[in-house]
Amino acid sequence: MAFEKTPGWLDWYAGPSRPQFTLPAGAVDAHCHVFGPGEEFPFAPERKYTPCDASKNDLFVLRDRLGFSRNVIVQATCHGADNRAMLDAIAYSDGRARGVATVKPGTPNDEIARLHAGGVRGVRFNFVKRLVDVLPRDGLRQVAEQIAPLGWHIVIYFEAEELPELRDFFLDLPVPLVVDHMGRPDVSLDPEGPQFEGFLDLMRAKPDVWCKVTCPERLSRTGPPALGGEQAAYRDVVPFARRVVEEFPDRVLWGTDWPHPNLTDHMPDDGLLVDFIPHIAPTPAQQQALLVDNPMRLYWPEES
Ligand code: 0GY
Repeated sequence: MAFEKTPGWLDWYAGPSRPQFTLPAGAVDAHCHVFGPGEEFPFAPERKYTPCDASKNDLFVLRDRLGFSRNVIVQATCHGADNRAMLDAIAYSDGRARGVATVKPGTPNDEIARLHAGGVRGVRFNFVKRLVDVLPRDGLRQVAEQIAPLGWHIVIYFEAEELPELRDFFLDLPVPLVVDHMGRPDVSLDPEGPQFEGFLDLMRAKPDVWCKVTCPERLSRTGPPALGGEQAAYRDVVPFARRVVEEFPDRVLWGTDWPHPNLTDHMPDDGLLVDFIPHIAPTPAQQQALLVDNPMRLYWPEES
C-alpha cells in the first residue's frame, strides 16, 4: 500500500557525519524506531501521523556508521499495536536488537510470550495526546500486571505538565519504569526549578525508575549549532541531562531516537547527536554506564 507522508514531514538525514566522540565498545542505541516500509508493514489506521519509510536495513547501516553495537527498537505509534515491523527488525539483527512493544489491554498471554521470544523486553505507555488516544488506566494497569512475571519494564512517555497528575499511577505500577526523554522538560525553565525537581523526585521515589537522557534536538530551544558557529549544539539541554546523569548514573540510558518522528524545525545529524554525549556524561565511567552497562542490564541481563 502506498502512503502519503504527513504534510511538512521531515525525512531522516541520510548523510550523518562520523562522530568525533568514540563510543565505548558494546554501546547500545537504546531508543530508536523503524517505520515500515509501508509497502511491507502498513501503518496503522489509527495513527496520528504518516512518516517516511525508515527500514531495519537503514537503521543497522546507521548503527554501524555511528559505532553502536546494539539497538533497542521502540514501537512507533504510527504502527499502533501491530508490532510486526519491529519484530522483523529484531529477527534480522542477529541478536543485536531488543524491543519495546505496544500491547493493548486484553492481549492473550500466548501473544505476550510470542513477543518475548521475539526479543521484546518492555511495553510503552504513551500519554502524549498528539500521538495516541490515551488508554484508560485500568486497562494499562492490567497490562502491567500481565507483563510483570516476565521481568519486563514499562517505558512511559508524557509531557512535563502532566506528571503531577500521573505520578501516583506511575509509582503504583508493579514493574520498573523507564521515562522517555527526561519527561520532556521545558528547557527554557530553570533546571533546578520546580518542574524538573518534580521529575527528579519521581526518580528518587523508587529505585527502579530509569531515564532516557535523550532527544536534545526535540527539547532544545537554542537548537543545533549554526554553520561555522562556536556554540555547542543543544546547549540549553545540557544542564538538565547532566543533573540526571550525575544523580542517577546507574539508571540512565541513551539513544538516537532515529528516524526522529515529528520534528518540524530541523532534522539532526545523528553523528552530532553522538558528539553531544560527552557534554552530558563527561567521564569515561559515566559513559560506560550510560551506553553499555545500564542498557545491557535492562535489555540483555543474561549477558551482563
Ligand atoms: C519519539 C518521540 C515521538 C514519537 C514517537 O512513537 C512515536 O510516534 O515516539 C514524538 O513525536 O515526540 O520518542 O520518537
